[in-house]
Amino acid sequence: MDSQFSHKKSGVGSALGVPVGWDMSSPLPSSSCPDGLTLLYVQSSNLSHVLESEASHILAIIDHGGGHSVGAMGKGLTIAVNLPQLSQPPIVEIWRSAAPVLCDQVQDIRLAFTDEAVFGCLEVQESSGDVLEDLARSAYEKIFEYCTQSGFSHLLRMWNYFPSINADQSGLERYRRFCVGRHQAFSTYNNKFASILPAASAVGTQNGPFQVLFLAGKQPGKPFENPRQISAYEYPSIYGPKSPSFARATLYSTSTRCQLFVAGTASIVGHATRHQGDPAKQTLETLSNIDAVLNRVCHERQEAWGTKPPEGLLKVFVRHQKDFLTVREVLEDHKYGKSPILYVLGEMCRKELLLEIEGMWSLVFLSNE
Ligand code: 3EB
Repeated sequence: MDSQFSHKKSGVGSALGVPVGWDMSSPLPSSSCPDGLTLLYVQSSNLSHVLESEASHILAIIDHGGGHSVGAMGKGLTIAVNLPQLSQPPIVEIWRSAAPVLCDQVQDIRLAFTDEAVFGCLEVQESSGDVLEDLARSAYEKIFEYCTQSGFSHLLRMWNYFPSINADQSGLERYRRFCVGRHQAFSTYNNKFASILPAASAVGTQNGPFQVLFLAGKQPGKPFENPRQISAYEYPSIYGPKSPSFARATLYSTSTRCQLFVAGTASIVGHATRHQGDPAKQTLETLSNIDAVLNRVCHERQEAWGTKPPEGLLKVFVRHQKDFLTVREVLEDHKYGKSPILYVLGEMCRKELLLEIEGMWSLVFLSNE
């Protein structure tokens, strides 16, 4: 899988020798190439090679489940997410930029940025007296404040990870409490926030901190919804007092390519969960939802895909280890199964959901070829 890495080298290379770790007040190098982001899955055993040649271009290294000891590298952000990897070999997720990367920390937010985009991570260790909606609201308020002040005003993609997502806390499920706090923060930030919502994922970990990861840009992305599903921000209140604040996908266009961030997607049609207890059918339904989003994007742009199928990467969150092989078998038979896929163990925000799939696609439209 790491062969993709050399394939996508931009030519900016590390010759610029821009050190990581500059502070925000330093001038940014002017020779950066506005060629967007590359998401890579790299075998842990090849990580040191990648770091040697690409260190100054790495925004974030995300280690699912730990055990790959990526802790001591000091390049870009290193983020440990407590979602054990189900597939082999061990993989780390790398967000790479064509432009050189600088790092900073603003309050509790760790940051890695170029002159176009920032990757951020806010982690809060919960203590027993904490109320999750307050924690979520305050985390989102801090992120909005940073984005506004830094000029990276447009959220493009968010990930929310926290333990015991389906557990009851004083009469309300923790996921629903999270949604309340996030909703409060978004509505204070912008009273018409539906139009600026980023694609997101929310997944329950085994333990560890409450984490919000985000990607934001100086230029806006465009949110997309799924014609097969009611917008999550319009879910009825049977799913919680405040609806989940995210878009089904965000399309982010730079001068040379389009990137589509598809939110965590599950076996939901309309607003109802489909195929309870059946991981194979849930996988197929989820893939139909992803297909519908990709087709909607294509249709709205009134363009066809290029001659090649779009290049994508998928991450699959599976609730029960015992369903992993079933899910993988269905996925590998599907057209989207040809992409690099990372499988991790995690809990979905509805108890009946057995899996969730997110993805990023680099889109080349015919008119750009
Ligand atoms: C769904 O479609 C499944 O609360 O941020 C997927 C992606 C889901 C993101 C979130 C929830 C979230 O409603 C759950």
